[in-house]
Amino acid sequence: MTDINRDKLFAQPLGKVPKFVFDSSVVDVFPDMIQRSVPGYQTIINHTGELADRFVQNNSYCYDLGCSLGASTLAIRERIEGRNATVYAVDNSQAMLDKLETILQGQPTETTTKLIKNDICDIQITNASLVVLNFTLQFVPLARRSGLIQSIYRGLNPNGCLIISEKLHFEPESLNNLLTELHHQFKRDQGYTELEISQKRDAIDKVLLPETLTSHIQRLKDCGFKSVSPWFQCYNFGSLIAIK
Ligand code: GEK
Repeated sequence: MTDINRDKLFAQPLGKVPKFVFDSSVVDVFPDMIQRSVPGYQTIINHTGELADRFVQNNSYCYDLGCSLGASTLAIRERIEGRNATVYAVDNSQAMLDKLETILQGQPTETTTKLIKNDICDIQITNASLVVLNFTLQFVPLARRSGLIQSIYRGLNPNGCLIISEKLHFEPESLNNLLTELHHQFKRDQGYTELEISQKRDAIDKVLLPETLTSHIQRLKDCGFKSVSPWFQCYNFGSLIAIK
């Protein structure tokens, strides 16, 4: 990795820290940022490929919602050759999609991949056998989350799978504090300073809204999913599957 791809966005004192946005400065350092900030990230991406292998049906669609630079899209594509499936990679950051387009050009496959710039709450999901929300639902306003999950449920084929990976909130507060502190220790171990950790926390305050595992499971069940289970957790980050 070159030095310009190392995440130093919060390394200098910023005074009043601006709210976090997915602009071109984030795109440049994104792979480094997410790897060093989310414990278990690579495991979740790898297993997204494994789940794709199990769930993607012939002639169906896969949706990578909040695709960023396409880590999940690439993991899915590796495992579904020959199924005549199409992957829709959706993000509302043009900077992310521009970079993703270049990445995909360098890794051609026979699986059609379409990039869509839109709010994931405003797209139509149809004929889906796999929908992935890897660390994206946490950025969707709380009031829109049920509508999004309902539209995913409606758009999934029978036996289709939704993967949701999120930062999680815990109760009681003492447990939340413990898991947050363990996460911060992970970030220190990855080379982030106290200043970087605290400025990033300020930047994502009220932008990234974590919910409890119980709330996620309840919402999925309320929207019609009968088979719902967490399959991975490391500290305050986890992933669930919901099968229609
Ligand atoms: C990965 N899944 O590498 N509509 C569309 N895109 C959105 C919305 C929205 N309402 N809100 C946020 N995004 C990826 C990582 S990053 C997670 C996902 C993180 C997009 C946003 O532009 C960004 O690209 C992505 O969701 C979240 O597994 O940075 O913690």
